[in-house]
Amino acid sequence: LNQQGCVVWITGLSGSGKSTLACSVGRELHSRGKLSYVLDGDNLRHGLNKNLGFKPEERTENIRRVGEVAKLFADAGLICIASLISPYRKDRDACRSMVPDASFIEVFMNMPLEVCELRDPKGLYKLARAGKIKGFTGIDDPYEPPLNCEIEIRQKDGICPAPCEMAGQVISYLDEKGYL
Ligand code: GGZ
Repeated sequence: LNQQGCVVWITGLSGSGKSTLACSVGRELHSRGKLSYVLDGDNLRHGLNKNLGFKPEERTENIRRVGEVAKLFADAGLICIASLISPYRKDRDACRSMVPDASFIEVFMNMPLEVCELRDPKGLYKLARAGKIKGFTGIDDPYEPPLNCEIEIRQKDGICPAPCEMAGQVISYLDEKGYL
């Protein structure tokens, strides 16, 4: 295998498009013959992390585990795409420190809360607003935006970029850094 591994860490609010971006990047890498693997927070919470909830210390453990798994994939030479809210800066920084610095690529889905809340694909914001879910990120739990992310995805003139456009931003970065 002639492939250098890395971790693409996608952080952002629920409904900001993390999973869509992860999937889109994965597909594009596949079409270029690059091995990748997507670690999605919501999916992993059904298996590896099924014993964890959303208290701060449980989120921290959730992120730590995914960071460790991502490191293993990267060690094996894969481009590992992790998509988790990962709301706390210190937890993301801890994952960064697990791999050689240049191989941790933090992608910030910088979508306004109003946009995520309007999308509300699973109706969770509605439940959180009604007080039926406690400690929901962005509503009554904090989200700490990255201070030094490698890639920022944001709206242009009030319009969200299409998935292929967002993926293009990540792919260009990976290409620039010699991962493709
Ligand atoms: C945030 C929650 C919560 C609370 C359930 N806060 O958009 P989704 O639904 O499909 O993805 C979210 C997922 C978050 O899991 P992560 O592992 O990414 O979170 S973290 O990184 O903070 O550990 C959301 C759903 O779980 N969900 N309750 N209270 N999101």
